[in-house]
Amino acid sequence: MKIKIKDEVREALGAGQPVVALESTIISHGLPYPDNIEIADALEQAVRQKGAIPATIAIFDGLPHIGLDAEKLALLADPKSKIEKVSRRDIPYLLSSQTHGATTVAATMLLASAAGVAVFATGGIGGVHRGASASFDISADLPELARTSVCVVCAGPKAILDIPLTLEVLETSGVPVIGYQCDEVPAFWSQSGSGANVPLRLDTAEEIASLLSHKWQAGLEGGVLVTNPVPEADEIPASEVQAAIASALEQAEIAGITGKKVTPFLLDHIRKETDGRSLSTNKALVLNNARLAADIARAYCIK
Ligand code: PSU
Ligand code: MN
Repeated sequence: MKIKIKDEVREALGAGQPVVALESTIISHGLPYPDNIEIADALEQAVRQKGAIPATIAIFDGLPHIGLDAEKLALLADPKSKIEKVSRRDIPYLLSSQTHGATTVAATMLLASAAGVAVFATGGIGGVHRGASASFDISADLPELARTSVCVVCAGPKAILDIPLTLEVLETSGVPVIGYQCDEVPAFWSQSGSGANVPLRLDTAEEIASLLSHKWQAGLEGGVLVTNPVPEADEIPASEVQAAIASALEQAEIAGITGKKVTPFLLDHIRKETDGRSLSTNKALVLNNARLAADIARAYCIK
């Protein structure tokens, strides 16, 4: 695939220096304006402060870009821009129609891998939706983790999902799931309450980087999921966010929301239900993930 890699990202990769991929669906579809542009800039700064080069990934005029300038970040964040939410299945049409797209975890992983970027930070991955036995709604992020060799740092699957079932699918797919300094899989806005134990706890970026290099050197292709709990000061305890999640799921059902609109609808509804508290938490957790991803990328480069 033809991709455009920003100069500083290309130079860092060529010199074996740490690079952290960042996704763009969170900018265009996950957070409202102007919080989205503030966080897009803050994420890049956080990665730089930790000694790594940020590479936000998106598609412009049908060309996948690895690393964006301020103008392109602003275009993604502008509610007036026409930016598609792009997962793996949407990429061919973006290429053929030469339009703009914001990449989900799945699409960002595959483009990061094409560019040679091994570590990627997001907020929360997509997964198995509640009621998936009837709706079949399982995010394309899960099969991507099964096949694409990138380490994804998140604050857990989004708590709108069925987290235990998401863990089952990841186990079936052979994806190592690591709890960073935690025993329970974090539940996105909450440190606990997911009801799932982490399959593997690791407490340092160095141990995670060592697992990555051993996995891929052994020819075991596919992703690794690092779950990093939101800082305690920023969390919404599970008991407090639960009602907003239930109300959002109900509203989505009533409005007949399906397909790729589901997750943005739920996040937006929960933001309103919590008077913006979920938005502050979302911002804090994604920044926290960018910092850990930079630590892992640095440790991985030394391996
Ligand atoms: N993390 C966030 N906010 C988001 C997302 C992640 O804090 O909006 C996005 C990611 O791009 C992820 C997507 O891949 O939500 C999941 O969408 P779906 O459930 O349609 O696969
Ligand atoms: Mn879905």
